[in-house]
Amino acid sequence: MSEAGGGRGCGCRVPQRAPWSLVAATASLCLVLATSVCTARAAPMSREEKQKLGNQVLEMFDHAYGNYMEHAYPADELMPLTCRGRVRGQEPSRGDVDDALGKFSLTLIDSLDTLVVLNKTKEFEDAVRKVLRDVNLDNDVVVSVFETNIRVLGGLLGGHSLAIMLKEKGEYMQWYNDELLQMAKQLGYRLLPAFNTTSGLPYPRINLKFGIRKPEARTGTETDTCTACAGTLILEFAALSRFTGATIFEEYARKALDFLWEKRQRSSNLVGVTINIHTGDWVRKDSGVGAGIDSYYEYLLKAYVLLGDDSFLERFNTHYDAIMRYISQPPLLLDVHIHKPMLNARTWMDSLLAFFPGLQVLKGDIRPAIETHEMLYQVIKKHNFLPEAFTTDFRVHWAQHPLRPEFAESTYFLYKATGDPYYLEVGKTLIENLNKYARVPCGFAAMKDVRTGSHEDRMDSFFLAEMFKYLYLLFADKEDIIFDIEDYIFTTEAHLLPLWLSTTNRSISKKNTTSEYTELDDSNFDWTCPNTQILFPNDPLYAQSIREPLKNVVDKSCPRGIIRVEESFRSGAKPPLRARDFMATNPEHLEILKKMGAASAIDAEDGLRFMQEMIELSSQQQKEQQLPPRAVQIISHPFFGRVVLTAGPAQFGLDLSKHKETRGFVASSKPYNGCSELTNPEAVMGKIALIQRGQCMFAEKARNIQNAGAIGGIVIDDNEGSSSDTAPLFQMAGDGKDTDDIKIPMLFLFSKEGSIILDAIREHEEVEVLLSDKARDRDPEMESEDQPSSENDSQSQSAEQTLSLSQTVDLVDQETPENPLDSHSEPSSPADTEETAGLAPSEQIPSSTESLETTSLDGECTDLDNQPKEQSETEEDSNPNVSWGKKVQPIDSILADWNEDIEAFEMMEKDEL
Ligand code: DMJ
Repeated sequence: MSEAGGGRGCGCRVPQRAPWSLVAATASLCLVLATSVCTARAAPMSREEKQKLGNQVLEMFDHAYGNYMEHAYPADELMPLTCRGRVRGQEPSRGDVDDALGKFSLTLIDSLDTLVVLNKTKEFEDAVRKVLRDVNLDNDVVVSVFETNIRVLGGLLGGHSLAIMLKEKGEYMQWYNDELLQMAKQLGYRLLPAFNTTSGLPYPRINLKFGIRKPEARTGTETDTCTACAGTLILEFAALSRFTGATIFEEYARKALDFLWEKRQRSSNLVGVTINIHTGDWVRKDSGVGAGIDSYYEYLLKAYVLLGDDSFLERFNTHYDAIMRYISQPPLLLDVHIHKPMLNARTWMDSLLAFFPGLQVLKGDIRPAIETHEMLYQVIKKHNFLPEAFTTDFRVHWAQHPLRPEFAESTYFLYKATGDPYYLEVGKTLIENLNKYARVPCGFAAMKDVRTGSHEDRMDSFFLAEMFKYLYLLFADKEDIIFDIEDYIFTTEAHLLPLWLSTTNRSISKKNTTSEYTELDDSNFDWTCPNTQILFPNDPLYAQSIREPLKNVVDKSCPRGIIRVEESFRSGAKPPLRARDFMATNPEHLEILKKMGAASAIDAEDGLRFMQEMIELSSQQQKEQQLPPRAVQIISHPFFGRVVLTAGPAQFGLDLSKHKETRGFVASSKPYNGCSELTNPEAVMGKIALIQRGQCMFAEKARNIQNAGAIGGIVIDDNEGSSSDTAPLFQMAGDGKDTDDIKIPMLFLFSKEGSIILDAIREHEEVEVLLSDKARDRDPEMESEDQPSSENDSQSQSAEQTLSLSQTVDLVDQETPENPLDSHSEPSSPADTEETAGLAPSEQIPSSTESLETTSLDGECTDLDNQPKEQSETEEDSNPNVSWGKKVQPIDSILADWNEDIEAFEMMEKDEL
């Protein structure tokens, strides 16, 4: 494969009727050539340094995988804070995100081919035996078809692909007889009932045991699915068909893709985020390249690479053209409306779109890939991780980060395409941040809030399937991998499928669904891979010169509206009125408002934009009323600052914002509820007192522990099993009286987080914590005592496993706020409790994922819209006394007036379909 590529040069225009093998190899050819061309040009990272980083990745993988196998297996996932397995039904429900868990040892299956890539062949052999021995698919559990396909079916097929490769090499897996493939086939048949719709689009969920329709199935009433959910099947399903000869899988996946293509919005060539699986109507008509759509595009291009079918490339290129025309607003990628693609649908971006630069590399469009990647890297440099969502002016929109691999994926592909050692440095930063902020004694924990550095008891399987694969490959030379990675294509979950599948069992008729394509302008098909020979040798600083202007894009950013700047100036006309500038007392503004929707089409368009902005602004402002959570960081042995718990602030006592902190050992107060004078003042004197929630006001507890000499207090929820993973945080209210007498800081922990401290006391007696607004860097001295010094040193890690916190969590199947990227659902409202009752909504804080960034933007702002520079939000955000009412009120009343128009607008959109 590589040789063939080397002979052709990287013009790489794929002939419309190219021999399939050439077509299938295209992507890897491009990457191979790009690498060989570029290595000579830039000062490379030394081989030793690369090996060191590669070894670090191996050690990190051992830490994650070893802890999963030791403490969680056969459960689906590891809970790295409480050091146990996540078993569905035994933990509070997290909503849609739990639909990935099918009681099929998800993390083990998702890790299979990573083991081979990381040269852990022996462990791979063991892992395959365990899968075959232990995994049962006949489970009465409702799972996501999409997640099961990409993680489990993909994991089994990736495992099979590498098992047969190893067997052929003659050393390992000699006993293997396609057992993983048989399991994959069984799973494939279990998923097929989901496709029993007239459209051919699959139901989003299926019961592994009972399918869709049986009453026991508890599914089959859904009407909508996301575009990515229906459009991310072809690689796994086609591979299953071609490996087994059972054509039905590929046929079903193709049918779903054909249907989506038919339903694209014909004038914009974009697709919406969710679609009705029965009628094919778009349910959500916003369109981007991130959550809900992402891998649909990825699979069109990769289906072409794997299957050699021109129609997939033609579809991809048609969509890509639309994406670059409307969604790409360099360096941003912003969602737009499919019917009005010049109208932005959001003022924020989600982290899933970080895969897109990698896809652009595969497509061959390097410049925008470099730009977007650099923009994302600047956001990461500010927050250590990519928050789940961030605004166009790079503030945090959703503060979670579940250790997603997309940015590492794009970094890997950009390095392969450019050979620029800059991307190795980027990878090094990712490794450092993971070790510094996400590593806990029992694995790696997702970030609950990138601003506070607090953790979530969650380590998703994709972290092992993807993150370690891409990071390892980034630093690996050819000889570090025991097979030729160029012979495989990566699925969206980074599972490896061999390119030779394109010539095997090709019996599925290629229905010509593309007759109309002949009419398409195919000028954008002329180049399909990076021609690095042209790009780089003449100008070795090419990639750098693209990145350079973006270096300060985050720090120097100004708040921006959702209207494109160039639009405002398109006819030299006065820029339209923007929601953020609207003042109800300004007669000129009122006049403009009246005109909107009345006279000309342009006015009407401005009116619609204005409404959009009002809605965005209103929800933005609601968020701005919310205080960010605080952090309780356990700093004594064996935690050394590695476990950070999400805590709710209080409206009284020492304000921990603005980098104030209180450090001390913890002690339980007596009485534990802290509702009367303490009987153990000597125990809490000079310490941080632990108090149970309930029976009196928070302020009363604070006064009692303060009188006993405590330097701070942590109130622990009395509702057993409650957790910030599943319940929205709130801030502790005062008691309606003057609380200025309370000087000590007070924080609130839900029961699960509180138990982590209580269990630590039971095990280690002396437990020291830091109360702050943001986790502090771990103590490097202690860190080095506790960290393994060399690669593969998982032995010394076992010393870390002192965090065996076998707490009991009640099986509360409560409704929970979900990650909007996982579920597209709206966050739920804060919990109402006796001590928070009576608070205005603005006085309660929501879950950390909802609250808004408070740090100021450094540097000078250049206001592109010639608007006066907006006041920094820092002071207002961190000052609970600031009244937001003045800002919100006019918008709310305006919104009410515009309600009818919004409905009319929606009707109009529907009619256009
Ligand atoms: C992975 O499971 C896959 O990459 C999927 O396509 C979307 N993203 C998650 C990880 O973030």
